[in-house]
Amino acid sequence: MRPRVVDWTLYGLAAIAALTGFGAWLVTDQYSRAILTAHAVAGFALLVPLAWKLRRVRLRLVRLKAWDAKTPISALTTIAALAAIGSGAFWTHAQWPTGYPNGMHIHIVAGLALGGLLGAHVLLRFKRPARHDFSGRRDALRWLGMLGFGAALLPAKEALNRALGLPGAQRRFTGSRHAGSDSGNAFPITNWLFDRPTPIDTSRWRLTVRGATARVLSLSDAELARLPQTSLRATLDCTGGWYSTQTWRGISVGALLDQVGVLPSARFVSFVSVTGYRWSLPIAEARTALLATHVGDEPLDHWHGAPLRLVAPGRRGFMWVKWVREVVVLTQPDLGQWIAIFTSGPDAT
Ligand code: HEM
Ligand SMILES: Nc1nc2c(c(=O)[nH]1)N[C@H]1C(S)=C(S)[C@@H](COP(=O)(O)O)O[C@H]1N2
Ligand SMILES: [Mo]
Repeated sequence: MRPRVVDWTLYGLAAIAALTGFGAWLVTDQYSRAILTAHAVAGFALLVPLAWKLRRVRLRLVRLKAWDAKTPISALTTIAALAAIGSGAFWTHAQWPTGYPNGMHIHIVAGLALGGLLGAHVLLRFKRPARHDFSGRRDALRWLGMLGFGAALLPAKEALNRALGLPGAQRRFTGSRHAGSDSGNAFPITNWLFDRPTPIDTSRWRLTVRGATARVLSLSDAELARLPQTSLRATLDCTGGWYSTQTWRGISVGALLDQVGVLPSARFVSFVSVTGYRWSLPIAEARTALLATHVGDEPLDHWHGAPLRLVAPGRRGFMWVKWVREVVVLTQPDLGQWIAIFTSGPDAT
């Protein structure tokens, strides 16, 4: 393949890997499984053009005298690509390090670093591909071979996991490892950035339901306890690499919405924490979610979001808002939630 085609193949595959890795967080489990398969294929296929490229530039890379001002960015990009592929491959077999940071955190940092470096690399060395760079069928076959290589590795990797009984054999398709299912409150705690509220005084706390609704509802802890309870089984799967399946008990969001009367313009439901952290779900899906007061047979403890936390089946853990104070029915998507999850916490309201 011509150098420019190799370069654009590298950019393309790395961009696909970064976008699918991140994109899989945003969709329901139903779709993220397929997206993560595409992620793995693109991630491993990347090894092929990376090898071609390194063969071409290896002399320039090893002879420091041949370096120009842009070479450090190129060298860093190569290292980040190898680190992203290596950490992804490693975490899907072995489980090291554990705790914080673990292999998944390292992988995400390497992947995001590669995304940033690639952007810089494209800006510095951009060369528009020309029609004569492509040789038609030959290149198409090489492309297929490359993707085939990426795809063929996946069943081989899973066979290795099973044959050697490696920790990777136990992972969920999200890469997450099991932690404390059906153990009441004894499962891991994950607080994002600055979210460390002081325990909530339930004699003063109220839940408000408002927005595109016929009425506004404000419920005390005691009033909430008198509403009909439902339970459901759902898996909390943190993007930080662990998951836990529990029976959650509390108030159905659908029942709550029926009480306030949702206006026809309603499209999303936002769940707002006392810390300002918030996330929203499409209204039909929100109806199937739960505002949990209990996990297993135990009342939720403070660090798991007492008195009320969202349980959003099939959604990644970061959307399961803890310490919910408000349920707001929206007529439009909430872009501000992307800022709220990075800035919530310090001044709990
Ligand atoms: C462009 C940079 C990236 C490359 C080259 C890359 C490559 C890989 C590779 C080779 C694997 C192993 C797949 C397997 O064996 O099943 C993997 C797994 C994974 N990656 Fe990435 N990745 C990148 C960025 C990201 C980012 C930015 C995220 C998240 C935001 C991410 C999330 C994941 C997850 C969740 C897995 C585990 C999937 C599983 O357990 O099968 N990756 N990645
Ligand atoms: N208000 C608030 N809700 C939150 C978080 C947070 O930091 N603040 N962390 C989220 C993340 S990333 C996860 S994985 C789950 C973790 O829930 P747990 O701590 O009960 O295990 O809560 C989510 N809800
Ligand atoms: Mo999380």
